[in-house]
Amino acid sequence: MKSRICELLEIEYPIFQGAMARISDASLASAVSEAGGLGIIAGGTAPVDYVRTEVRKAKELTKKPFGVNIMLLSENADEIAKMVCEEGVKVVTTGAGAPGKYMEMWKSHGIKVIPVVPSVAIAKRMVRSGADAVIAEGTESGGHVGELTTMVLVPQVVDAVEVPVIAAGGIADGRGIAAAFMLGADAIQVGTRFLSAHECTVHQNYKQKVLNAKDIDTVVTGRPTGHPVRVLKNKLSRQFTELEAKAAPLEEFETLGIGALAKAVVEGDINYGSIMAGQIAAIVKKEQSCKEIITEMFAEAEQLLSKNWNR
Ligand code: TUI
Repeated sequence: MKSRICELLEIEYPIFQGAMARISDASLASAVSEAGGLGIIAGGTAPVDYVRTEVRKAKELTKKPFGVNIMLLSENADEIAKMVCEEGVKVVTTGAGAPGKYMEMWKSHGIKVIPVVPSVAIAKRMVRSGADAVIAEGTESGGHVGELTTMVLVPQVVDAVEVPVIAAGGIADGRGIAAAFMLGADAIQVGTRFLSAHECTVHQNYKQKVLNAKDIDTVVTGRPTGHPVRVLKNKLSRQFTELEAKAAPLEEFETLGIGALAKAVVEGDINYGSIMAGQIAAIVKKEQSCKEIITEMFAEAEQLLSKNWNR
């Protein structure tokens, strides 16, 4: 299942590993790239030196291309934006904002720029400012989400732009890949399923919570802040929901959110930590290597797409 994205980025399989703040490090990204996909290191809100070290580690672990995601709400975004140029990173994806002000610098370093977009208008704007492709991310995703579902967002973005479109949100098996291709996508981005990868260094309690998840176990919290985040339900998400119900001041949301992701990812606190995961968590049932995940997903997709659909 080659597509123009494979040629553009010199990868074997048209799959990106979604950047997950505090989780997607050199270990996960290099394993995905080694397996033929595009591994992506998450900048998140981390200090630039931490991200630079992960980039250097990934360069040791794989000679294949990998990317860095820049979370544009981060105070360190400017520094990470420069660092990727210095380190010769080949691909940058962006999230939670518009990367226009970095575009010229990245282009002059030969970096392929692929922003995440939650709507057609933002997709068109990103392409006008020089994006090489866009990731159309549906609200099924984990973490910071938009409003539209993958099913409605992807075909509309495909119709609106000429550049390749990567579908994200709710994709964790070959059925999801096949569906995304039917919607016109050139590639897919997968986050949640990679949480269960052997090479994913997230705390085992976080992994187990994903493996135990049922269909209705995620919830979007923090809408009043303007940065809604999808997480697995727990004591912390219930506290957020209570704040929303009583229309608490925004400072109370901020206080509750501080350090919550690290609590889950590093300490394994599944009660009061923020366990970001997508709605598709429920179909993630086993721990596997990145290579097994990718080859299994594409074998399934290829079988589906070659099926005789006359019923
Ligand atoms: O960025 C994500 N997912 C994330 S970021 C993150 S860390 C975080 N922590 C606390 C609060 C907020 C974030 C966890 N998960 N996905 C990509 C994404 N980008 N989703 C939505 C957008 C987006 C939204 C608006 C992209 C562009 C955009 O444009 C706004 C504009 O100004 O044009």
